[in-house]
Amino acid sequence: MATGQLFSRNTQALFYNYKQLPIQRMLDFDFLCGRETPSVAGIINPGSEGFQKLFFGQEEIAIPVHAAIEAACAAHPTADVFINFASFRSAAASSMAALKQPTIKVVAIIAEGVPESDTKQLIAYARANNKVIIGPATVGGVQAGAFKIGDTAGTIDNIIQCKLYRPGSVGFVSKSGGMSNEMYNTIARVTDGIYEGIAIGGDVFPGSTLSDHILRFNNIPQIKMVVVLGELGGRDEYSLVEAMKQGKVTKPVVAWVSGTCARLFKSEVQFGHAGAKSGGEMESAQAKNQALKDAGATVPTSFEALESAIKETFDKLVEEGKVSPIKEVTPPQIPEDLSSAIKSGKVRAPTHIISTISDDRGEEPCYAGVPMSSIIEQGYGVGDVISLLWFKRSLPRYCTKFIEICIMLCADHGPCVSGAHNTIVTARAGKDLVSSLVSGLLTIGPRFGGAIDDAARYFKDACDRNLTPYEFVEGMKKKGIRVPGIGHRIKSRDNRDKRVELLQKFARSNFPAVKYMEYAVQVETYTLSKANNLVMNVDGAIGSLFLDLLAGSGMFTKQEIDEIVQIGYLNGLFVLARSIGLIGHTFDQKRLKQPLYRHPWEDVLYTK
Ligand code: Q5B
Repeated sequence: MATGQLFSRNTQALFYNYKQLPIQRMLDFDFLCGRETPSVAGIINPGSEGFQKLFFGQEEIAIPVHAAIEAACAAHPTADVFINFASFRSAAASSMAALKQPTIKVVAIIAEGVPESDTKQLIAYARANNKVIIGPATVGGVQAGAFKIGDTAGTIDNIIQCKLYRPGSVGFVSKSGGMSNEMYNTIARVTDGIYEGIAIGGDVFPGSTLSDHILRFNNIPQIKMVVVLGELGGRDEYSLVEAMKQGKVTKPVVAWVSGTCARLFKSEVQFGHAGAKSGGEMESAQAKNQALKDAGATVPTSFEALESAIKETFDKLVEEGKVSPIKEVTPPQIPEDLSSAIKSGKVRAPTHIISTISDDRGEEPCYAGVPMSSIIEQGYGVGDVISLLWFKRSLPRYCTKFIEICIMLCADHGPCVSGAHNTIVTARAGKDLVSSLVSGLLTIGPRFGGAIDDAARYFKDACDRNLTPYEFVEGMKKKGIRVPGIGHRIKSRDNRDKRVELLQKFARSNFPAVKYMEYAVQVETYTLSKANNLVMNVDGAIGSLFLDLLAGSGMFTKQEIDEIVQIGYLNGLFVLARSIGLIGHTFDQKRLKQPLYRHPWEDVLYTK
């Protein structure tokens, strides 16, 4: 492996599996470093394509999303780093596919728990093809001021504190990703900062080793000293010892192998990482620390003393004039996300929508403040749900029962009515459920099913003003308005609408008063004296009876009743109910595999 730089300020990566946060952190790092191009060229999200919007500083950018690795590599031939956020189940296969792409030079595998046999195959392929694997089980790595993998170095605040937005002189390599964050801080405190930091991952078989990276650091002129944080278990540190003994590492090395406490345990202890267990004396932290010391590394007596050991080594380099002072820069400020600024109370922003009927933010959705579990446990019905969502209150049982009866009685009225006819024609034209449904719903209006609100308005006005049926009907006639709720195409004096009778019967036995209904009946008596088909229809029955419900339930103020009538809630009952039938007609036509409908010529009067 031992060549030099893996990354630069122009390095671009392909990010496998869409993970918003680590990608945004990479882009924020880019902005902090003053990069001109985002370090993420493309995202691979198996099976989906398009763009993902993310921030590059204050600007929103659209990063292309590709369905497959090959397509992403072809679209971004200069992106040579593959950051693999696949799960441990699929990380090996996707990493191998990436390694096989000629454009990919470095593959970082984040997943923990990749089968060791799979990792070995990846390592063999990478070695044979001169490619670099970082991980598995790693957070990644960073070249300060240039390029960062995923979540490396944590939050923006930490990155700024560790001065990772500009290069320093220290090359750092560790097994642990978590400890690398800690060490970036330590190194920033006592030196001019990190040049490059890599966490190789805590697996037994890392894709690249501590010594692989240190030998590489040795070839990077900007790196003046190396800090290594090993851990007990495995023999990786010995290859560094060998390299140092052979004079292959010419830069000062400060090293510490953690896990010296393992000896305090009576039996073998497995620490956090798969590879972090001492298999024998050679693999103990003490033995490896001693070997590194013997090979010429500066090894402190404890982890606590590591910071001063790094400081002493760095200060010596400064004294010897081997480190030139770094030009300090002030990083630009990353704009805070609105959501986090609101959360922390720093800013306030006006909302764009106001809603009072339901809330889905808590543990369970609520309808008008009533939690879903109460709705189910207390045996609420559809009428209660309508009461909550439309009227924002729980109505007495007879009211909710009346609402349910309206829904049941208006659910359908055969295939010949306007709505059903339209739905049937639409379904037979091969359209989908929603199209067929809305084409039927769109016929609901002043003549068909949508006369309930107007019936309520006119009956209420006439009744409240004590108009006689004669005055009311003739007054409407003068204005050229048909009385809403009166008249039917097929129903008549001798063929009454059963639905009207049922609604009236229920109201007479359950409502405290039926003043408006009685008024509508008197109006019907008068209109029937004019023509046989001027019966009270289902719209008129619901409209007048709902006025009685609103007035008699004691649940609404006069103002609220006026508002309900004025806004026009009641056609909603017919719309809701008839949707049931229209959906049924759609399924019926599709089930019967009915062909395209064409109206017969004979049924059209062609005239000039
Ligand atoms: N005349 C419903 O009319 C219909 C009059 C009237 C005074 C009236 C008509 C009307 C008001 C709206 C209304 C809901 C269009 C109906 C429904 C759901 C449904 C449907 C289903 C289901 C029927 C003949 C003569 C004319 C008119 C006069 C008619 N209505 N005068 N007030 N209300 N009603 N809609 O039969 O002198 O000859 O000029 O608009 O409440 O939609 O089952 O089909 O569940 O699906 O076409 O039940 O009544 O009568 O228009 O030929 O009029 O009667 O002025 O007098 P027709 P037209 P003139 S329930």
